[in-house]
Amino acid sequence: QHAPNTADNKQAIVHLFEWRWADIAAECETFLGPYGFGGVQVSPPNENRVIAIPYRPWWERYQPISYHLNTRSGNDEDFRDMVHRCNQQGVRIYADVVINHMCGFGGSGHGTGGSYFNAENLDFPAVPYGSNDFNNCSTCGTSDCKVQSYDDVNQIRNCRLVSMLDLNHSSDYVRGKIADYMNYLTSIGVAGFRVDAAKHMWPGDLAAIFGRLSDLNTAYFPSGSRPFIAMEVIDLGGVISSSEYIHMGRITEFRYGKQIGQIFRKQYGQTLAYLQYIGENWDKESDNNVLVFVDNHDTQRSHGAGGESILTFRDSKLYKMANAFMLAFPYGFVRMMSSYYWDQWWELQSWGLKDSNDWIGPPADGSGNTMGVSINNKGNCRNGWICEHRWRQNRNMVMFRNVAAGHGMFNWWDNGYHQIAFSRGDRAFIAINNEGLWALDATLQTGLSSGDYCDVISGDLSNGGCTGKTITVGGDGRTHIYIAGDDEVPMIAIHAGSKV
Ligand code: QV4
Ligand code: CA
Repeated sequence: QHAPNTADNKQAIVHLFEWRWADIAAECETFLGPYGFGGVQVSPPNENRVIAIPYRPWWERYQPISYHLNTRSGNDEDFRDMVHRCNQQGVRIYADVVINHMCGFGGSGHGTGGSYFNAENLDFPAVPYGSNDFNNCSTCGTSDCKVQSYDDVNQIRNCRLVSMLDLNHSSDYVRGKIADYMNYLTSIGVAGFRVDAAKHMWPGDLAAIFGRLSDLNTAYFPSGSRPFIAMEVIDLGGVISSSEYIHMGRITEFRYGKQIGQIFRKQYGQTLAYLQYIGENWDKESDNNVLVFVDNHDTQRSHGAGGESILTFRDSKLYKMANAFMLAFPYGFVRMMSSYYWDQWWELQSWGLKDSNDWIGPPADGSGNTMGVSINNKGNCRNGWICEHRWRQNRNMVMFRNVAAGHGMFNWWDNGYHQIAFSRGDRAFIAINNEGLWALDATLQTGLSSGDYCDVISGDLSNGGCTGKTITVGGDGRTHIYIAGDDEVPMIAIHAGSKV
């Protein structure tokens, strides 16, 4: 379904990419709950192939070996504990489910949970799957069984995605195994799924699988609640369209992050003024059908879509502005990215520059065990974890979005170029200045009732005072906004919950 099953109608989630379950549980209790986050997308919880060359890349988790919950993030017990503790805080867990394929072709060994597999014979006894459960070269139609052309719908769906053994979802048995796995997750208390590589599965097969899903666990959700579904469909105008999937749930709107990146980077003559029309009024799927994000774990390392336009933590100023816009504007269900650091290594390939370190896995010890997230007394993450979601500007805009929920966009203002402002009914107001040189200096309608408001970009409301700028709104709802061009983070955001 399209509704995310958040508690208290919360409006945004965060992808804690490669985090350990124990760390996520603690984060729900100490941070995500108190700051109004609706949920967490977690890395695939099922057992995966252990890749040694390159050493323990992040992408090994997209090569399933079984549906046992045993990975570098933790085991079954850790996962259950996390789901329970997060739900207790009103923070939902969404599992990334890799159901299009098993691991890459070739070789044999043991997965992260110790299960044996043979990827030469297509044997995964811990499920069990055998060679009959996979598409073969004749159903696919290419010489090496791999997807060769993204112009051929049959290849995209019946061939192996970069060699990964492609499951035959027309099989009742395969559908049953996948549904059992997903139902196991919801029985624990998971609220929904990010469905990996949905574009590579036939919509009819997915519908059959989703039709077998149980209602959510009534210990946490009203009876009859259905799992939230966000399908990874990268639709940049190819032969497969997101419209084939939206009756089943939301799709990941990749055009959004690409366009947001282009606009804030001022590429191709684009300006912030255009943002007024972003969403269904432009070329995208409608509000209720999309999951939106500035970057994700693929696009931040040039896998997937969007190329060099994508904004990430490496461009922190623009990234904060883009996230703030996304969280302020009423379009889509919002997902924030939370990353770990790696050193890039750009090398020239025949098609252009490539980061040859894009495979590097999460911070780990010498044996490849993922390191815990440590947090200093200022609330910032250390030892390689970036924690964009903890940056004040990002974190406070989550509350802005919650406070503004249900209110449309009003009082749009722009200078024709890179300065914009708008309100969300009488609940919230934001102004952004991406001119660089020129100040934003204008008297604007905020839609808010009169009073003093704490700007949640430059500070926090604390003990009735504001640690940042205070904005005074007059009886007519107007206020004078001044944002210098060279401000550290050139934005102002105030809302009904930030009244001093
Ligand atoms: C390589 C060669 C093959 C060769 C094979 C075997 O490329 O030609 O046959 O070795 O020797 C990894 C490697 C890749 C390797 C493959 C199989 O990077 O080089 O093939 O494993 O061994 C992630 C990574 C992939 C990674 C994969 C599995 O991005 O690089 O492949 O995990 O570990 C399209 C899709 C979209 C997809 C996106 C990235 O339409 O669905 O590409 N996005 C999702 C996930 C993504 C994940 C997958 C799908 C696959 O978000 O993270 O891919 O589950 O747009
Ligand atoms: Ca497939």
